[in-house]
Amino acid sequence: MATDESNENDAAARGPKNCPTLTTNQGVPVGDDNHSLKAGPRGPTLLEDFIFREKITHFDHERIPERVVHARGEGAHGYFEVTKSLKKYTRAKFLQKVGEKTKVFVRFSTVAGSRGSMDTARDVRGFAVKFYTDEGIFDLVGNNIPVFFIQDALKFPDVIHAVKPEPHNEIPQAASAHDTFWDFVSLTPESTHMLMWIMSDRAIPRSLRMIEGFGVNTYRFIDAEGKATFVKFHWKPKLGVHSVVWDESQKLGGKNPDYHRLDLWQAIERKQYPEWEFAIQVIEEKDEHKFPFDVLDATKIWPEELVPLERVGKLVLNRNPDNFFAETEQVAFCPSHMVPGIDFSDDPLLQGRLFSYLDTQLSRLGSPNFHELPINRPQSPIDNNQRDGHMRHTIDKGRTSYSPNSLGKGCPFHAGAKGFNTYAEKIDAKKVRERSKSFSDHFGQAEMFWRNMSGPEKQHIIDAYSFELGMVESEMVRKRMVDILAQVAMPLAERVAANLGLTIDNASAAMKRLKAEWDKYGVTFPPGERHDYDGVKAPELSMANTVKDTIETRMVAVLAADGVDGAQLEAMKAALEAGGAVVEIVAPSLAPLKSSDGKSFKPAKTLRTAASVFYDAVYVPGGADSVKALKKEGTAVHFVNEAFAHYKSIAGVDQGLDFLLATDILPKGSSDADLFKQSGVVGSRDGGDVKQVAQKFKAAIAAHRHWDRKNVDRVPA
Ligand code: HDE
Repeated sequence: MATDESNENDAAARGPKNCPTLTTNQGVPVGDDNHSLKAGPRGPTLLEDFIFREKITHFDHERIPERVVHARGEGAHGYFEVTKSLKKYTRAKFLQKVGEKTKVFVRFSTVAGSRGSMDTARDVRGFAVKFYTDEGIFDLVGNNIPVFFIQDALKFPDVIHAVKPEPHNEIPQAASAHDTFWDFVSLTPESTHMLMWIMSDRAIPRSLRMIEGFGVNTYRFIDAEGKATFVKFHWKPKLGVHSVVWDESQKLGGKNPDYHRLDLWQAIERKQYPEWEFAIQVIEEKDEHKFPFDVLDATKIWPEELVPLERVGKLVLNRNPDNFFAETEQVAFCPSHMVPGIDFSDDPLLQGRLFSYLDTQLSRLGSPNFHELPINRPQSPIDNNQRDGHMRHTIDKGRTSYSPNSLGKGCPFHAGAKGFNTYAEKIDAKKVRERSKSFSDHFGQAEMFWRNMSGPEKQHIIDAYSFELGMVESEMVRKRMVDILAQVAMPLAERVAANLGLTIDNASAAMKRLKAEWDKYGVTFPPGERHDYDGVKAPELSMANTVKDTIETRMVAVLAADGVDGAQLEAMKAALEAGGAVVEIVAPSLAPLKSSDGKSFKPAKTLRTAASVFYDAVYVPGGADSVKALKKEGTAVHFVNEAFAHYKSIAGVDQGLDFLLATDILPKGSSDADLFKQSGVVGSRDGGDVKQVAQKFKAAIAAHRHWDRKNVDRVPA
């Protein structure tokens, strides 16, 4: 299997190389594409102009409906590789052999915003993987949060209608901070666990290369003997799970709405290929009822302490798409794209998804032949008796398009035991519109999530609820949400209530009020017996425990002007680049900088085009004239203030430290020692120390953000 840079869809590709002459879509060479056909140079345009009509008609029809959810997205090609054989669980051919590689296309997305919305909205991120296996397409259509808002797919249109812009005025774009969303979730207590995740830093990632992925729903592995095992799928990013801060995410939305898209694109162009480990959790069918959660309930995780994670593969993204529309927009994921050896569970969310995605592709891509689009085409052979339809590409030869046949020699034959054969699950039940009581513990895991957060993570969750509910106009809705938070953890409810100017008494009084409200408005599925996860430690939930040993792909700004100390700039740049960071000089203009030691440096951006929110860290080298010039630039001062307020690493050497002291990060009159007391601020007065400073700076950048930094709120940024 080819997993290299080549686009295997070249038959359908064209470009400057093989298209020297401009033609119409019928292949007719076009003599003049600059003027429409007119009756005289000043006369009316003629209907006869088929060149004009073809071009404009095609243009008029360029847009297809955007995805009803996950409209905003970006994709990349790559490969999946098995690192541990899964033979003991599954007969899926692509999971048998260590080292076996399978081509993939991955699309990341936000959920609520339109196609042109900002990347950094507070939202779930989609993480959809198309595997082009030798036994057909397998789509693992997951998210970066392991649970979901609802338990039954029938409620999906409701939750999406609630979160999308409100229907009367189409406001707000790509945001859940509005009344209809919180109205719905406050009447849908099963969403409580998911809300904790979405109010956490998981929902404002630093990079798509730094998110986890989860299949969310429970699937089945089927082995060669036909034995089934429940399985959950995970992606673990090599660079760890990291976020931005909320203020940063909002500013990025204006300064660079393509922040995540660009970050993914540039990392791949630099050949710093994004990578994830593939992991599974399995539960034997005999143990289905052994756990405090129902394995079919998509609002619950399987804590790793109870169901360990096995790391069994890796995913590498190594090629950007050639054409956004043809690939990223037209790619059609369906959880029902399934291969032999994997099967579905009865999770009612998954069962509904099996219908929805195929249906949506028909309306979005307009034809049941969407599988013939290059990006969707299986790379294994296809043969069946399906025929015709809009935009059919395949030219089926011969007389037979039915089975059984003898005129066509009986082709194509059934695959029998080698093919996909649904797992023969035993079902003996009444038809009902009901939900199992085993799905009714809505708060136990929400509390477990809260309890496993670090101090700063808890604060961010409080801040997020306070912001979102602060944007809600209806006091009734705000109160209902605070009463729900009281079911999760009183300290959380109390702090949010205080920020909203409300009070909260205790959890049982809150539950009484909730029950009255839910009775009045018709709650979806009220809470039942609560499981206490007190004994369960789930360190995997906290981002504080993630990878913090690399500066690979971190963006570092060097603030400099003419007269900068060239040696101090170069030494730091070399040390950071050796660790895989990307260093950019930000200067007052794009003119090459002249250093005090006679060297010349090319700025990447100016103080007008750059912003601290584009970077993970900032370095100010010495050089008296450079620092003097920077002190006069309000944007440079603001740059450092903001980086400090966003808990980023900051380094200064020599007069660079004077610049840091001239900003507002510390009270006037502070000293170098005061600077270094702040976590993540490093430096030296001795220009010869740059290498040692670089070592400390690298450790600080690898730690990502310095949440324990003091007095951040007093900084004007
Ligand atoms: Fe989706 N979802 N979804 N979803 N979903 C779509 O399909 C749907 C759910 C997810 O990059 C749609 O092609 C229902 C869970 C991703 O192209 C649509 C339910 C998870 C993507 C649809 C869910 C997801 C979609 C819209 C409730 C995580 C983007 C466009 C049962 C496991 C895929 C499209 C891409 C897209 C329906 C819930 C992930 C309408 C009915 C849970 C990553 O078919």
